[in-house]
Amino acid sequence: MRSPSPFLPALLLLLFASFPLQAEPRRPNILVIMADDLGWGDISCQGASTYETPHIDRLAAEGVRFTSGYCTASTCTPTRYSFLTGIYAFRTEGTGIAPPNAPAIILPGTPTLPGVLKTVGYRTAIVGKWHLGLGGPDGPDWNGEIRPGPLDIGFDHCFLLPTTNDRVPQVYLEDLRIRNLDPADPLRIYKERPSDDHPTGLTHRETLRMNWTHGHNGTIHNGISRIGFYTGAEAARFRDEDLADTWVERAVKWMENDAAEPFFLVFASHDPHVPRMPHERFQGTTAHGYRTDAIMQFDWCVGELMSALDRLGVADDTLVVLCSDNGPVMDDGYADGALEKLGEHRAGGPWRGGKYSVYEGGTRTPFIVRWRGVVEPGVSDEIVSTIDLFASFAELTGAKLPPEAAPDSAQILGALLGAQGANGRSELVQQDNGNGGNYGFRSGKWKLVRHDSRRARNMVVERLLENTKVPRFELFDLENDPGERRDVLENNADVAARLRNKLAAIIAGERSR
Ligand code: NG6
Ligand code: CA
Repeated sequence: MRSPSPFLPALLLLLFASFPLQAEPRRPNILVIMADDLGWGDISCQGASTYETPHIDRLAAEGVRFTSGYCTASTCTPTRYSFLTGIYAFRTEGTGIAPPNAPAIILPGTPTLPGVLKTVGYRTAIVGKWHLGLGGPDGPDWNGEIRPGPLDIGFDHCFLLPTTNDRVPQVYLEDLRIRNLDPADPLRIYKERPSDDHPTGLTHRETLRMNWTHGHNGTIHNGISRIGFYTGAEAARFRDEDLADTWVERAVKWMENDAAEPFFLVFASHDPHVPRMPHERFQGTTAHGYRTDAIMQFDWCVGELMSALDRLGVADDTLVVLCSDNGPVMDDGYADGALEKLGEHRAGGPWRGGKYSVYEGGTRTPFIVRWRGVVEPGVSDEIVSTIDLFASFAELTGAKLPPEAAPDSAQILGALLGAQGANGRSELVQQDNGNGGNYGFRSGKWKLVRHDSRRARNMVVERLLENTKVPRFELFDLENDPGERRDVLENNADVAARLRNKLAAIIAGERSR
């Protein structure tokens, strides 16, 4: 019998050192909860002090809360596009806020996060808000099969609001069709008022339950006028108040199926986006009106999803990410009192700007990762973004990325799991809406702002959204001036030049990874 090699212990050590645990693929369930227009300061573990978000706070206490967690854009469609494709939205035309009849923006054949996870055995679903367009170049065939859609780009199942709830129509897309659509009462969407007797927010303003302030004066449904016009589909229409309940029920039901396979579920809440019309049981539960009442509703959703994971016995086998699609806004088109009742609440936390802005408040948003037993609870200042979930989850699960996949998604799994010493991004591009807009570029403590429009959508919390004149470039030192108040470009011309060139190169290039 040969005696074991004296080198064996050293060899083993070497083996373990070169194959850290992460290299072993792990395939937990993955649940991404994305809020809509939720600000950094809207949760009570991050500064909100006039109300509590107990379920979100518990998630944070059991996981890592990122103070520099970002989405990629300060509007919905581009952030969601980047989250699912790992591509900065400014690279692709047509990725700005999608209108009601927009065609599918992510085309079949594009590598997507759900598609890649499917290759390693995940079942995949999205429940909630879509807002990434549907159907071929002419838009969706609302009364037939709606393709291409989520099921053509990597999801096995969907139960969705097609666009946003302030846009028509108020119906659910369930897999390939509009749910409960009666063929005798077809759904028709129009760009113009369809007839002279069609009631709108302009002609029947006095009948509205919630007045509009700008836009949003098209077809009236459930006492609220919307962007765009539609007729028909009476049996398919939902009540705004029931969206959250329905989605929770659907999401839980789907998670319960087929416990043998790991799942990837996106729960895309509509809270607290306009029109803010939370369920009756949440109305009046906060001091700031329906905007924060809708945040109570969102927090309740988080609690329900967490209880479901406990009940199914998979809470420790599920990696949960909580994030938002853009920063906060007060008056986004309806007179719901968000501004008047704001009081001391600061939805964007200490950051400047909000929705539509490339200042920090536009994209620096709540970001929490919980995976009990794996992720050590704590707070991290590493820079992480929703666009990075793609490459990082591929790494986690051992899924192979096609070479052209996710060109702007950084593999920062270690940072996302809160590992000691693991770095997040060193640089991050921020954008406002679609391609051809304005940019923010964070590099360490520096923040370059590039306003190609020379105007900033500034959400001065005390006032309305307003367009103010700004220089094309500004430079801020986030360490000394987190609120982006003092432009230090003149005194740091070399830093500014380096960042300008780097940003220009990323925009002109094809990938940043
Ligand atoms: C804007 C809407 C705003 C909101 C936003 C999209 C007007 C005047 N404003 O065009 O109310 O719907 O689009 O929000 O119509 S997002 O979160 O989906 O990007
Ligand atoms: Ca949004």
